Amino acid sequence: MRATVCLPTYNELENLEPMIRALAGVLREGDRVLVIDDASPDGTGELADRLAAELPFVGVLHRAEKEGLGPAYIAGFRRALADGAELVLEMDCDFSHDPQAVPSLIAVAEAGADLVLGSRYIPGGAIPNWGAGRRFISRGGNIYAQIWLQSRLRDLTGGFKCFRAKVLETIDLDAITARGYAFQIETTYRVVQAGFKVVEVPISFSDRELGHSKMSRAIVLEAIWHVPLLRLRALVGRL
Ligand SMILES: Nc1nc2c(ncn2[C@@H]2O[C@H](COP(=O)(O)OP(=O)(O)OP(=O)(O)O)[C@@H](O)[C@H]2O)c(=O)[nH]1
Ligand SMILES: [Mg+2]
Repeated sequence: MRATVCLPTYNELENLEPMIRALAGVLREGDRVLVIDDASPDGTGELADRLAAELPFVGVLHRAEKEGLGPAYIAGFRRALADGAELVLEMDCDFSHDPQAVPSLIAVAEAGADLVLGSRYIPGGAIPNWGAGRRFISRGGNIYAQIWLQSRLRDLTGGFKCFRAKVLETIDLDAITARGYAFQIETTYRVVQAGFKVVEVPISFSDRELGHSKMSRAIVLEAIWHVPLLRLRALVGRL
């Protein structure tokens, strides 16, 4: 199945080229990478254009302003589907998600899963660099979402995923409003609610070494209020 890896970027100048080269080493004939750049001031978008001119499997979607991960991914999903992708992957461009793990996500989707989640919180998953405090917050966030959404999935906030195209064609992308972590929770929840098969595969999550995190208090707060809202909407049948 032809896969497109969606790679959202905002100021990832140091990471973009090594990431594209690493993906070149693991993707197959016909697979693609779509960089979705929100007018990064550091020139990431121009670098993406140069790489796309050199490497036929690379495409670039330029967006006018930074609107958060959610809207960037939705625009990327639409482009990937229009270009005929059969599998659509999400992954960060900061090497937190190991490009070497991409084939394992693709293999599980090809074996029949509708959505594959790279999971830090199932046996075999790991976050080697995180201390107790960060683990506690991330685990707490996942348990919070699990309880509200009555889900058994262990990693609802992660952003290393592989969707079958039909899944993205079925769920209502226009209705998704979340931008940060909540976007990851919301997409997975909608996929589960639509009756699709979701499978977690273990991944090791590393901290970024180059560039800066775009995480903010607003992103965390959004997740806190958005999760109960998702449940409420599902209960009144307006997911
Ligand atoms: N296009 C686009 N990409 C974004 C935006 N915000 C973040 N990204 C990208 O999304 C990916 C994840 O962002 P990070 O800044 O690493 O955020 P994070 O992984 O949630 O947080 P950390 O764990 O602190 O790294 C990276 O590739 C970013 O460049 C945005 O508003 N638009
Ligand atoms: Mg990151």
